[in-house]
Amino acid sequence: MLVTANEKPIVVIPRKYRGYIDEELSLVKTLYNEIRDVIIVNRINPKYYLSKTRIEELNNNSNNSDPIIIMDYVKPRQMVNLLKETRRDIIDRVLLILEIFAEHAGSREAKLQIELARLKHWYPIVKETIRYAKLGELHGFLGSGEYGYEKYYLMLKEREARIRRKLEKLRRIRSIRRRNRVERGYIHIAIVGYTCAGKTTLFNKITGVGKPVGPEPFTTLSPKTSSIVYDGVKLLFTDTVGFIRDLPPEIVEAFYATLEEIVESDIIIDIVDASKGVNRVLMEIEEANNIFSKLGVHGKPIIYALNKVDLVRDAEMKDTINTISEKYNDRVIIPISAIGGENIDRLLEVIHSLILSRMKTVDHGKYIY
Ligand SMILES: Nc1nc2c(ncn2[C@@H]2O[C@H](COP(=O)(O)OP(=O)(O)OP(=O)(O)O)[C@@H](O)[C@H]2O)c(=O)[nH]1
Ligand SMILES: [Mg+2]
Repeated sequence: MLVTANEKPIVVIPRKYRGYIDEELSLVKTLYNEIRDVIIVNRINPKYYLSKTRIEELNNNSNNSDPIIIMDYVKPRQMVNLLKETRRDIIDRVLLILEIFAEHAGSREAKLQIELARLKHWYPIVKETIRYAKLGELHGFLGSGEYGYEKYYLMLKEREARIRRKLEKLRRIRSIRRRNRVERGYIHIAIVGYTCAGKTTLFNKITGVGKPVGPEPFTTLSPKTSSIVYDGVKLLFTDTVGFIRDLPPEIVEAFYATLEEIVESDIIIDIVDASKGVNRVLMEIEEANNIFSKLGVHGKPIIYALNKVDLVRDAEMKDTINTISEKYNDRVIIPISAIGGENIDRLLEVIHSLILSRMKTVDHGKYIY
């Protein structure tokens, strides 16, 4: 484990995220109880990420064993240079998110996926270290010399191949299960959206399951499926892993298998936390759409469930609905409260009528969708 909860990290936030400081810090607070300091950087140094002056300041500070968390992508070259200059743990945004994932991962598949993503994130850094070792620039630091690193790199590659084989096996089992469900006449509905939007709360409300929910990001890391029968139609709901702003591509790739549930679904419920305000709602809808296209999801009915209406004034809710429907006039928009249960019936009715309108034949009690 890279992270120890009682360390107090210094958090570096690039200027581009200055409008989202609370959100970036909430990711850090998922793993650390306290933060030593927050630094906003305006200009990124190409060699060290941080400026030389900043590095000196950090090195002169008495708490110079605190890890540095950089909420940005840090290039391998910058990472190695910064490690050399500060001799502290440097954690970038991808690594931090992977650590959060690792803390929450319940299933074997999620654990393997995280390990794979960590390996892939680590390769370029090891390669860069090998390059330095060849140049003879790593005397006494980062240890074992060129040969040692190359051996280490090969070992990582072998590990990767083993993980991929295991994942492939688990994926095949999942795809067989999915096929069985289709054969049994289930209509598959994926509940997707940003982390903390209330996906699991909605899933629990509809299916009567008691999956853990919580205010911290990434409570859910393994998709879960459960079924109900609504007005004679067998509906299968899947709760999925949440999105975050600027989801690093490594993570999209690592979690592709769980997001596959979205690709295979018949209907998507995109749940958005409406209490965050209209601009934020629009941004989250757009980002989710980007992820859908990356996954190759096209032409499926999408329902926008604007959650947490209990926290939003009526007039504000109306504004939000109007703004979204102007932009996405072919989508169904339903304000709901996943906790209180408001409009959940309406949501199910809409799903039911969407299914009926798209159904082609009813064959011996089987719905052909
Ligand atoms: N006020 C209010 N809070 C809600 C509602 N629905 C969910 N929440 C709260 O929002 C937080 C996140 O809920 P979850 O259901 O865990 O959200 P999620 O989308 O599954 O989150 P991840 O699994 O972390 O991606 C929890 O603290 C819930 O109690 C709602 O309708 N109203
Ligand atoms: Mg959840």
